[in-house]
Amino acid sequence: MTNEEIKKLLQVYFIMGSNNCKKDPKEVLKEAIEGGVTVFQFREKGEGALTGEAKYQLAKELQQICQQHSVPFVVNDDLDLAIRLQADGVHIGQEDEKAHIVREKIGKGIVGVSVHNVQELQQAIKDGADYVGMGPVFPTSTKKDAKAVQGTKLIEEVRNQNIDFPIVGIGGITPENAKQVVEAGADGVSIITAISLAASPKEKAAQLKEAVGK
Ligand code: 3NM
Repeated sequence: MTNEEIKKLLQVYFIMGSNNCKKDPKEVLKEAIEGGVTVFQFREKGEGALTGEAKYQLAKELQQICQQHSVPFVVNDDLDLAIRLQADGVHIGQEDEKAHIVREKIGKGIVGVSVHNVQELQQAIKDGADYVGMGPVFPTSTKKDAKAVQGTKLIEEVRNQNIDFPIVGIGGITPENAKQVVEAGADGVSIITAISLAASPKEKAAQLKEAVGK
């Protein structure tokens, strides 16, 4: 995919696992897609997360929902699961499998990497990543081991250096603050709880789409 195609996909990037939901994750995902999410990441991590066959089954069901709506399905961290499902992509952190190995194993699929400084960004680009996630932009309690909140500083720094690479902001993003992230130079926003715990995931996703305004 080209940078421009990836940037379009990143607009409203919904991430979720079963422990991020109070209702059936399948319903949450369906509603979020109705509201306009542009890509979905299955992130089954943390307290109470499913493992083994149960994790696989949920991933498969969520992938089918994505396929029915032509929304790309990305797997967080678990390369074996991504390969087994023939997922559209894999997202990794700095502590996970190296990006160039993921790239080799999944071929043309989308590879995303979480980065926290310009050096990690440059490495991700070199390793063949398609986009990077930068965060936490705002305070979040969803990721227990998240780094210090950095606002939009790093996103601005990268754009000031004229690095034209697809960037998505993450951490504490809501319809109220999403515009700030895009104005700083991000191509889109990644969101977990603002959508997964919303009374209406559809409405929240639509508000985020509107706020991103692309
Ligand atoms: N990664 P919410 S912050 C998964 O900073 C994740 O890299 C982060 O959840 C990072 O939208 C985060 O509920 C959690 O704040 C985002």
